[in-house]
Amino acid sequence: MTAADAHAARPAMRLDVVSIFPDYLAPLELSLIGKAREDGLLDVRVHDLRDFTHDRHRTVDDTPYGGGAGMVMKPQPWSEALDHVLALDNPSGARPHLVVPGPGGQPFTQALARQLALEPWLAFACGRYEGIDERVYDHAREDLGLEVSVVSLGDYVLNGGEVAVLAMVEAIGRLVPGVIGNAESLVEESHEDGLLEYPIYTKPSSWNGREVPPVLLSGNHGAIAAWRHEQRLARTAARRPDLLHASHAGPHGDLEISAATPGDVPELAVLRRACAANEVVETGALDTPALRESLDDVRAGLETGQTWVARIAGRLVGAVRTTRASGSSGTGDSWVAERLCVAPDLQGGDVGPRLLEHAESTAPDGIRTLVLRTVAPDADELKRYKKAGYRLVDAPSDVPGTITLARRRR
Ligand code: JD8
Repeated sequence: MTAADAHAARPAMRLDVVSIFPDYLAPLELSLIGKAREDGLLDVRVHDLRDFTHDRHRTVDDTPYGGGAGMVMKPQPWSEALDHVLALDNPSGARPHLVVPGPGGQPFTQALARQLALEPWLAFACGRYEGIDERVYDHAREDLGLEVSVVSLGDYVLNGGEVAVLAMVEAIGRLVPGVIGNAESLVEESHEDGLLEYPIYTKPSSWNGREVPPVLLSGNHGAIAAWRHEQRLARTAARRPDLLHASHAGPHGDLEISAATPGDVPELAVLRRACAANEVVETGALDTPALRESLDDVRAGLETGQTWVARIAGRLVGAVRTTRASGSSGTGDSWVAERLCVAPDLQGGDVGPRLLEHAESTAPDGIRTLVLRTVAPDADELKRYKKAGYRLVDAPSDVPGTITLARRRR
């Protein structure tokens, strides 16, 4: 039984598209979307707007009121086209969600694709020329009772909505259960969990003098998962640092945690030095590494593991570093959070817990043990760590002046 058979029972998702260039949508007869239509998972219907004109020239546009360049699409053909779509095979009088591509619309994202993929019926209105008479949007909302969303494919200008609809129908259609054979592959895709994809390779293992990374030939799935996770983090930090901004709606609503970049080094060094000074006052441990750490040391530290910084209104207020440590026999690897530091004026608040929570959340699949290596916490901090499930590891800590706590990953 194919994935499609397993889902054939559920009613097909209906997608209507209205355009003056219906042939533009022909690619939706191909590949996965085409197969999903044959399998009855998607019911895609394309309509020619000119079929809803009544003059010899099948006119759909006219000059803009108020003057200006270009032409505007007339409301009447759109009204009749929408009436037709709503009347077609719709005994229950259901109402589609009308999606109108436009350069000024809300950004089309994977999150929006996921949302729209849950809907039973979408209708897409492909504009051309300068766009569609504004009264069509009001008519659809107020007279036809449709939810209307203006959605943009991206910050560049196209000549019409067709290309956008091609992309949207593919991005939405492939999320419909049964359309993609192994839904598993959906999980680790770019933009699915906010990280870009890891590099991929296939045979031969040696090509043009270039080797496939040995870890991928090792059969060690834990190590492969770790390598892939780190590749995803590194690529995202390099190509799309904006995606690494995970905002936390806490009391510090504007607390932003992001992957540290070389630009953060000066502030990070100052923060660590400030926190170390505090520790020395409390513990007298003058041999705290952070006291002797140079800017180059801090910069170099960004190359290994993953350092996260927390900012409030642009001010760097905290940081933490994560690395993977190979576990002793049977415990499997552990995910180590260390160098957790919070600006002295914010210690005891939620910056620390948020950073630790974020560090834990970046642990790759397969990690069972979360480790926290920190300088001797005060009683309150220790209580909070214990409340979070951490227990003191009575083994000597790898870094002098620090203690190690650990907990099982839930
Ligand atoms: C729909 C008409 C052309 C747009 C005058 C060029 C989406 N990301 C996107 N860029 N452009 C569009 C888009 C463009 C469209 C229409 C979508 C209908 N045009 C117009 C305004 C300026 N011409 C889009 N999604």
